[in-house]
Amino acid sequence: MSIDPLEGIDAPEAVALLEMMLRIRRFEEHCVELYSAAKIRGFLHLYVGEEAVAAGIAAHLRPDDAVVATYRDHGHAIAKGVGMRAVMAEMFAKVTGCSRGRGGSMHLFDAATRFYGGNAIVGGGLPVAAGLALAEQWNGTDAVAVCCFGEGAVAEGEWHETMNLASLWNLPVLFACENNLYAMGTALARSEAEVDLVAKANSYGMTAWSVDGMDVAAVRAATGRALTSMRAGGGPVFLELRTYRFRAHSMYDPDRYRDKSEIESWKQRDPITHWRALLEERGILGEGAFDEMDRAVEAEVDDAIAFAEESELEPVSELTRWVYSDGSTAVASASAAPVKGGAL
Ligand SMILES: Cc1ncc(C[n+]2csc(CCOP(=O)(O)OP(=O)(O)O)c2C)c(N)n1
Repeated sequence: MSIDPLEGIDAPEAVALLEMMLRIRRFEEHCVELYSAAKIRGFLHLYVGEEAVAAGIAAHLRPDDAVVATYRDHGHAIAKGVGMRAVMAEMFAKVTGCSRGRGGSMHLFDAATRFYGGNAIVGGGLPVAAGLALAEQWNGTDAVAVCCFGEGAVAEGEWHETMNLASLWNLPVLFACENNLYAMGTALARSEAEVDLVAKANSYGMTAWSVDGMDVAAVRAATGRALTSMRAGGGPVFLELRTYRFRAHSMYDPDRYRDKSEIESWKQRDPITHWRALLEERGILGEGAFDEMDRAVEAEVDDAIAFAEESELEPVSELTRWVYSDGSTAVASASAAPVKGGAL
């Protein structure tokens, strides 16, 4: 018996899921242009193709839930509710960016929406998420922490340590492993003796299952099931989200380790194209509705770019401020010049 992909999803939510994926896609497409124009510098890792994961997970998140991501973090930040202006300004290294222009693409951060990074270290977000979940457990809330990371992270000691403690302490943390088949240019089977990620998670006594990460409804449903259990004290859950990045690992990657035909076959499963087609077929999206949505999304991205362009770079005199929790102390030790301090 096949399950209707729209089961439990009403029309406004179905449209919202599409819009979220499209916002992430268009945001990043513009980032590519801005990178070529040297408006965005440094590293840039794109999430194109993987949008169903961030959008599907976010559908079940509350404002008081915490999210931790990797350097491929634009989609997660936007899906958690960080404003597109603040994300784009961060890409431009402007002071109005969500990390005051100090983090850039890989280190988006926004305490207000409980988006705790962006992390350049593979596996680095895992213990952070466990710590956030531990805090919720201590405080007796039913909020959860979600950690999104790539399958490359399962080779890290931090992954094993975090999985063990999260399971041992029954922490409300969702391990959302985005298995896009390659860690930079390395396929999982070239670095791991055991490639069954669910079996690996099970070995820590953790509930785990695999999900089609190209299907936003499947991701949403799996997350809903996991979060319902976690909020009721059921402990951590591991999800393997099978997905694919349509673009190279980063803007520096010549992408020579995979066949063009493989990329093309995954593009046939584009999560946005499929979800749009379903909504049109069911009459949820009428004629011209997608184009109208697209125009509105483009306008939002254009507005974010204009905001970033117009924003200021942080003055050099502020360079050592915000580095430590007490800016005045950091500045005082770095230079004799008195500079106004501030707490993070
Ligand atoms: C601890 C550590 N080791 C190595 C690197 C270099 N590095 C950056 S991204 C990456 C691949 C990670 O792949 P994966 O976890 O599958 O995530 P994806 O990029 O596919 O989203 C590596 C090895 C790093 N940033 N941190």
